[in-house]
Amino acid sequence: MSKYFDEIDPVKFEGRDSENPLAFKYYDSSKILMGKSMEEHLRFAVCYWHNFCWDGFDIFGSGTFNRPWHGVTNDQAAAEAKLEAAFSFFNKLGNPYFCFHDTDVMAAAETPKEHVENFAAIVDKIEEKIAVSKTKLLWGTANMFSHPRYMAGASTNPNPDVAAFAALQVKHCLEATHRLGGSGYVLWGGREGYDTILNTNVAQEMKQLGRFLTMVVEHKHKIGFKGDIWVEPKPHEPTKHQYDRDVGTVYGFLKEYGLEKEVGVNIEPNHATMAGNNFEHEIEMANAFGIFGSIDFNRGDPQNGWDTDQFPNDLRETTMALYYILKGGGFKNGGANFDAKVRRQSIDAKDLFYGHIGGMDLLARALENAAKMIENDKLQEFKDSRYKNWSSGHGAKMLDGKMSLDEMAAISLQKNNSPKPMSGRQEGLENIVTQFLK
Ligand code: XLS
Ligand code: NI
Ligand code: NI
Repeated sequence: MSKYFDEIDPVKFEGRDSENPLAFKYYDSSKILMGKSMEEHLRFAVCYWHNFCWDGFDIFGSGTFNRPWHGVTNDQAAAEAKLEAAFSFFNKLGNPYFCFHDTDVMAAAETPKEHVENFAAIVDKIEEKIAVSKTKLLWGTANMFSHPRYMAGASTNPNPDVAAFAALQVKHCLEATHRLGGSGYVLWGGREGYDTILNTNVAQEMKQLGRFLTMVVEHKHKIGFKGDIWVEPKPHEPTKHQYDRDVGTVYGFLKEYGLEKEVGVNIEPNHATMAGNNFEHEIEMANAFGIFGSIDFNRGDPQNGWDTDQFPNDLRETTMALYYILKGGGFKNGGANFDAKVRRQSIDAKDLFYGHIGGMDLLARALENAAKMIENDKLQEFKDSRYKNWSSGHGAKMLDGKMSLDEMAAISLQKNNSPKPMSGRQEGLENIVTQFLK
């Protein structure tokens, strides 16, 4: 028995007619689809920061949650209480994974030495918890954006001593992730950007960021970590501009530093929409570049311009996301982490469960829809027929680099007619999607 979440029973699958708000209606973890269980497909993770660290404060008001595990000061005892609460929650929800920032789990630290000691002290405890729990680590990350030392960036800071502190955090967090059996390591560069170009040497900062990321990859190989490294794109917030603004930008950056085979992306829907992209665009770009890694599932609010980090609830969007994820081969080391938080007025412990149950059910339902779409893949059929002429003749030759501009131009002259337009069939394709939403 733990002192946290005792009033909640373990969450069970009861089927879509269940009226129990604390049961799964769609997420049946052992149900097999396309040769894998739902649990293996979706690889659900609960994040530490929104659920067990945040106390409900916003920029206009203080915390509303009064979590029983929050101590007055963030010392080792408080870190252990938080760990207890987190694993009690995981044991009730049955999520196979969790994710954390170093500073989420540890006692507060000011100096480099304190950081190393306090982090090591809690990593020992996390290891003990993981050993006796179903829930394992999906990925770890270092928080290099909250402390004032990082106000002008971590690796992109004008002061290399700040980059050195960042190196210390990443080194220890990557090593802990490795030791705890995590399958990924995330870098979200929250302050790796600028508030104004007036004080920023953009070329210099991007070079610092590129070299830092290369050092992280070198260290991964040095310690023998077999998991993946993922960069998490976001266009802005808290900075005016974040260098890793979207998947396409990250890919260009990785190419510049020769890291495109070493580093992938952790995509977040709310970040995608802030960048003016939609969620499925980001997934398909990552698939196209071969850098798809993991997802921080959430949703934004179309009327708000910021990262509201709400639990996802749009079946159409999520079905298409799962469709493109499955088409890309599904999650390997990555998974479905909920980078989502309950609203500030949702102050009860069970609200944390409602958020996750809703998100897990939505993804399970979307997975079933997506698997059915793939079984009878009308969308793929249409795409294949639309591009079929590129697999033979001058189309294929051009793609193989066997045609010059002169030769392609000559083919056009030979044909002596303007190519006939064909329907893009958008409405028909949209209707197919609607039909699959169950
Ligand atoms: C912030 C990011 C952050 C990362 C991890 O917007 O989503 O939470 O996922 O540092
Ligand atoms: Ni995120
Ligand atoms: Ni975010």
